[in-house]
Amino acid sequence: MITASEIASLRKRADEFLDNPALLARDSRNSADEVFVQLEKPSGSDEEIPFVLRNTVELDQVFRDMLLREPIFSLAEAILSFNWYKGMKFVGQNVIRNKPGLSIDQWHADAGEIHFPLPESIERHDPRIQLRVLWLTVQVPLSDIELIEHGPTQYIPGSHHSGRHPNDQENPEFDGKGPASVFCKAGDIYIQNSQTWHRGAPNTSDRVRYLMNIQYASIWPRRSGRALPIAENALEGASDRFLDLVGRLGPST
Ligand SMILES: O=C(O)CCC(=O)C(=O)O
Repeated sequence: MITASEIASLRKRADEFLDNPALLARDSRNSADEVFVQLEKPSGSDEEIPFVLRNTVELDQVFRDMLLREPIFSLAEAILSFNWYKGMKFVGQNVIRNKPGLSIDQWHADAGEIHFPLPESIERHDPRIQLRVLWLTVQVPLSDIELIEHGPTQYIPGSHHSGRHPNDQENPEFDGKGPASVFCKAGDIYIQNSQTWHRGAPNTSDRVRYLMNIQYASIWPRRSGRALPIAENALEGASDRFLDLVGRLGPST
């Protein structure tokens, strides 16, 4: 799906940025995320090492190009468009570099809040109802993730119908189903409903695992005409399609 040369460029640029100490200190006050390089301690170590590259669209054209890459763009747009409204908004892009011992291994639903929450007294959404997807992530593995030791993304199937956050960090379960792992090759893509419980399984191998994620939404999560602040110099020469996706800033209301 994604070509070997695209994968090589994305990984090379991600490595260069993650390993550039100057980026740790870069001012991110006008950016979406607080840091460009998120550090984390691998399990069993006290040394913080670069883990997630954030605000990627401000860093290089190779990342910006992926936002419009087909078939990713049209697939995401088809899922997020309403019958009376065609379109979607860009809401984030990161590259996760899981060195051994590093992973986002807590079960969670994305976007902080549950979009169709249920009170305790209602067990779940009726499975016959197709709940709208308001926010999704296109996962783009940049390395092969073939074994459980490589730390695949894991999902609890059907849990977007739960109307709540994960019920158990040790043994999460929904409708009698436990974790399902996505095994894949670099360049495959898989799409995640932000409401489905998921995590990155621990990387217990000696392989470095790379995962780029691109997030799109059907609505602006903020009231301004742009979901994320993006430095103006990253938008120079941008196409209309790109500006429609990331938002055009108008006079504030
Ligand atoms: O590392 C992973 O596979 C999961 C990443 C994750 O939690 C996310 O993209 O929301």
